[in-house]
Amino acid sequence: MSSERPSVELCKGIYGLDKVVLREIRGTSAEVYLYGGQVTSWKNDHGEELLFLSSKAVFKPPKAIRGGIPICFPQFGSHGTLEQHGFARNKLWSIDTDPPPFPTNSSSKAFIDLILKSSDEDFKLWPHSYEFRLRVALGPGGDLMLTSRIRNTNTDGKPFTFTFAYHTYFLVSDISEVRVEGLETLDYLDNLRERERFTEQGDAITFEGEVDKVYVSTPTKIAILDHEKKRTFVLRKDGLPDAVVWNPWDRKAKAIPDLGDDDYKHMLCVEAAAVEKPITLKPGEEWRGRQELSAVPSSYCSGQLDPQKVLHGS
Ligand code: TA6
Repeated sequence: MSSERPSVELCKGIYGLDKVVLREIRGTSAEVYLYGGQVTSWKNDHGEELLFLSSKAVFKPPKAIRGGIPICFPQFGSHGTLEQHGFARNKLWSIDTDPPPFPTNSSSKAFIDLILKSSDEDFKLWPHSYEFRLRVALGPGGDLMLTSRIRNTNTDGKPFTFTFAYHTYFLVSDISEVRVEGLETLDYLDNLRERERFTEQGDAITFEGEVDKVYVSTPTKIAILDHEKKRTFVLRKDGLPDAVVWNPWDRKAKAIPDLGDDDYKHMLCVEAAAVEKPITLKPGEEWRGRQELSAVPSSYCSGQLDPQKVLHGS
């Protein structure tokens, strides 16, 4: 459904949780839950969903919502002292009514600013004071842009260190028919082999089994080609050197309670991230990390994202 002007609407979602619906004039839309600061839906101008959301997703705090774009902060994965993927994804965020100026050249009018601040509860686990501002914006052409600004507000003079990811679940028609371009020949840490470092071989990445890899220092543009749908997702990132690729495949999917047994066929996580080299902020310093997604017809970019060419221009 196309509307005359971009709109931003606050309403109730599943389990009575607050959500914000962003709509652009051509009919594209996105939904963001205040719980987790989590995007759960992104639709194109035909009203087709572009993000995977598990049919078994639990919208009941403190469980994180399975699908969309969970925010992993201040810890990606299980390497650290915190719970898996940190606590930001299971906190109630607020709408930031007066965010500091946002230096962006985007003409987006459909956006929402959210904020998460340190609480006494988090302080026990992670003794730091921070302000995490998240802007979710829908561009006039339907692009989905997430920008995070994290500031160290410690008053004790102490720096803090974190890792981060936009844990994006793309909706795909059949994982066996999907390829990822832009990561071939790069180094990765394999989560299935105790984070040992390997170098990706060959052509574009395809999927025949479980994958859980952190590609390090990647180019800023990655493409996910859905052959059956003739659709290509283009992920652009800034401030986030790494890219995580995850699909649990059949056996692991069965062990995840909030994921359907066959759901792995229709999802692929490709995540703009900062994992290998954690980010350190001194008091008063701010970090910024951005992920921008677009969905275009597949003929657009197949074969054009060889990382060696992008990185070295050869
Ligand atoms: O991003 C990949 C990953 O870290 C995997 O190791 C896998 O466990 C996945 O995230 C999902 O984690 P979750 O805590 O949401 O079940």
